This record gives sequence, C-alpha cells and structure tokens, in this order.
Amino acid sequence: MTTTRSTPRSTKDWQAADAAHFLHPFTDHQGLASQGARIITRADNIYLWDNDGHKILDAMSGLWCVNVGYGQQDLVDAATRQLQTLPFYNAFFQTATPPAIELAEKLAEVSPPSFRQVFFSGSGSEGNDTVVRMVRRYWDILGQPERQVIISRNNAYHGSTMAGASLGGMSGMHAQGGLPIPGIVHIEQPFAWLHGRGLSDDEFGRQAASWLQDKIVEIGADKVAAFIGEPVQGAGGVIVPPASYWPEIQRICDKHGILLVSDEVITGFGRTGHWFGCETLGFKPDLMTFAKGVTSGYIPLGGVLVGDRVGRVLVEQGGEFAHGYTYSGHPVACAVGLANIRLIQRLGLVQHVHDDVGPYLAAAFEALRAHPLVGDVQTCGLMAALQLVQDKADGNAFPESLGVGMVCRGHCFREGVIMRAVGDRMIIAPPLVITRAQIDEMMTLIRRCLDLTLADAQRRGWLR
Ligand code: PXG
Repeated sequence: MTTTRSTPRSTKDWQAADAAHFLHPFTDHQGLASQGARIITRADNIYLWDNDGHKILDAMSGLWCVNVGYGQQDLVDAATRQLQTLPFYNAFFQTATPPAIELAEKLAEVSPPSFRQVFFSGSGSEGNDTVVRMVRRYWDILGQPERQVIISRNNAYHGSTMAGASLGGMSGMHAQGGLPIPGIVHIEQPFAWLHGRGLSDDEFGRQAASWLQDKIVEIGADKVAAFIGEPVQGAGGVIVPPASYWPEIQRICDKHGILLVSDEVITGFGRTGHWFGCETLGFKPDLMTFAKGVTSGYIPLGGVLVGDRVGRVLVEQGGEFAHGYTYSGHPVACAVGLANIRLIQRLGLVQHVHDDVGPYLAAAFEALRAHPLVGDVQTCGLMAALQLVQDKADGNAFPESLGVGMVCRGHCFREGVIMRAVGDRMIIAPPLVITRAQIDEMMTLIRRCLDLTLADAQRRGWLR
C-alpha cells in the first residue's frame, strides 16, 4: 500500500470531531461513532486516499457521480475563473448569467432531439420535486387538473426530499415521516431474479410492464399524470430490466396519454454507453431528471430536461410557473457542468464506455458467474451487479439476517476497493475514464473479496 501524509490531524482526532458534530446521511450515528468514519483526504483518477495513506480503488465513482474521474484540471479552472468573475447571481428577475445559458445550450445539444430546454436545481432530489410540480402544472394548464397521480416503482430511488422520497419506493424511507405524500403510487419493479423465475427475459419484461397497465386501469387513466422510472435502477441494486420492458412501458404511456419521466440522475452523461440511459434502453421520455454526472460531482447541480411536449405548453400557455430555487442556474456550478460535458466530449468517454470498457466489464462480470457465491450477474455500460446466493443450484438467497452483503463489503473496504452492498447484491459504477488494465486490477480485488467472503461463509456453516 502507498503511504502519504496529507494532514497533521490524526485519524482518531478527525473521527472524534466527526462523531461529535457531523450528522451523516443515511447513517446510524451510534454505530458509526463506535467504529469511526473512514476519513478520505484526497483523490486522483479512479483512486482515493484515506487519512492514513491507504490507496483505494473507487469502483463507485464517489456516489455514482465522478464520471470524468478525480483531478481534472479543466473543471478546477472553470470553477476558479467563474468564482473570480461572478460567483453568484440569480435567474429569477429577468436576469441570466452566461454559464447557465451556455450549459442549457450544451445540454440541449447532447440530449435526444426533442429536448431543447432545461430547469436547473441544486440536486437530483430537487430535480424530482420539480418534476412533480411540472407535470401537475402541465395538466392544470391543459384543463385536466384531476390528472394528479404519479406512478413509480417499488425499490426505486428518486431522492430524499418529501417528493423525492415519496416517488422512491424504499419502504424504510416511507416508514419515517408518513410518506408517500398523496398522489404517488407504486408498482412492482422489473427485477427478473426476484420476480421473474421461470419466465424468459422477453416474457418477464412484458409482464412487468403490464403491471403499469393494470395500475392505470385501477386508478383511471384520466387521473394519472405521469410514470417515472430510472432506466436502470441504481441505488436499488443495479437492476437492469429486460429489453422488452421500456418499449412496452412507452407504448402503455402513449396509449393513455400519460407523461413518461426518465430519472437519469445516475444513468445520464455516458454511464450506460449513450448520453442518457433512455437511449440505451430504447424509450423516448417527455422529461429527464439529471444531477451527479452533469458536473461529475465536482459541485452540486441538478435539474430537469424538458421535452417539446411539456416545454411548449409551459412556455406558450402557462404564464408564470411559480417554482424555483436560489441556486437554479448557479453560475459556478453551471461553468463546471459546461467544462465537464466538454471534457466528456473531448475524451470521447461515451464512445469509450459503449465500444470499449463497457463490453470489457460485461465480459469480466460474466466470468464471475462461475464463482460459488455468484447466482446472477447484470451489467449495463459501466454499472454492474453480482447477486450473492447461498445455493447456486437453486439460486436461493442467504437469509437476510446473515448480512452476507455487508460481510463482503467489509472485505472490500479492507482490501482497498469501494463496492456498494444492496442486501446481498454487490454493485459497482466506476468512473468512465477507467481503462481495461484498471478493470483487470479492480476484478482481481473483487475476486479476492468474493473468495474471502466464501471462506467466511464456509467457516460459519452458511452454505448449503
Ligand atoms: N434520482 C436517482 C436515480 C438517484 O440515484 C437521486 C435522484 C437524488 O439525487 P440527490 O442529488 O438529491 O442525492 C439519486 C441519488 C446509494 C445512493 O446509496 C444513491 C443516491 C444518493 C445517495 C445514495 O446508492 N442517488
């Protein structure tokens, strides 16, 4: 392991101050305080270093966001220049700043043809709050205010604000705070390993889409405003739907005139091998939420890309849309976003994922199917998942109480690779700049962690 000294403050000291003052997101604070947070101090390319100098391969791109990798000087320069010139001005009262205009123009260039306009927010959650307000406003303007209901899916993740968490299908989040808010309902997710046993991929994709049709009939199409989904569910465990799913969802939405919203917060900006996940999965949404990869996470920024169907109504018939954030179109964030997209273009990263490292990662993950713990594998571009199973022959899961995914994640931590555990599904989404040689290096680490987890499971008698 490489060792570097980056700060005079000891890790124990950082951890004590952290435990005393910093309430972390999605964290059991007593649990964290008892073990101490890992203090990350610097990063370069696809690697992080902690306060003790340990080098870690970041196979999660920060939190699905550092698409161009760490240490890109272009983004630093863009932020510095903008901070010096104009660190902030708002876009509320008939004003605009050049970076916000230029980024809006650039987003229209890289999006599918019907997307010409953008509404900026500070995060993905705020982007999805904007979606809720925008689709309801759209139907209001068209004289159909009773179209209020938004249909989403179990195990979806759409953020953590009241609307974001309501759109999301995480039962643990709904249980805290009386969610979902009214007018948001959920159908089952297109997770073949869990819900599609005995069906072909094609059949299961159609069946999972038919649950949308059933829900629309149950509610009444004249009450449904929109359907929202992540092209590939990210936080839910990198769940890649069958190829038949999204085209069928599109057909059902079109049939009932329902707006289709693609949450591209994770799948946008090259992650799946196209600029947006809907292009990879084969559908044409009316709205797209984005965040994360738009700035490669260097600075917070999100928003909603607005297609012509909604854009025309809002602009030509809507008057004032009473919605916005202080940081809608923040000039520094937009300058970084613009530099980031230009860099993705200059480095050819979307093509790199599509033609080179995407297929290479898929082959490497396919080869893991032979491992005794691996019951299923799914990949899409630079997103990938491994399902850990107790019994390879029948594909049965481990009892949840054993926490096998967390055991594996613990090994990843110690071995120097960041992988997420969603239950017993181990997932990755590395920076798009990753090379084949780095994928080999990552796979060596992942195999080692699987072997260590297998040894634990054998020792504890967890295998059948
Ligand atoms: N939509 C999707 C699809 C997301 O993945 C959000 C919206 C919300 O974005 P903000 O910027 O408000 O966080 C997300 C965020 C995880 C994890 O554990 C994933 C996210 C956030 C935090 C943790 O995988 N995705």
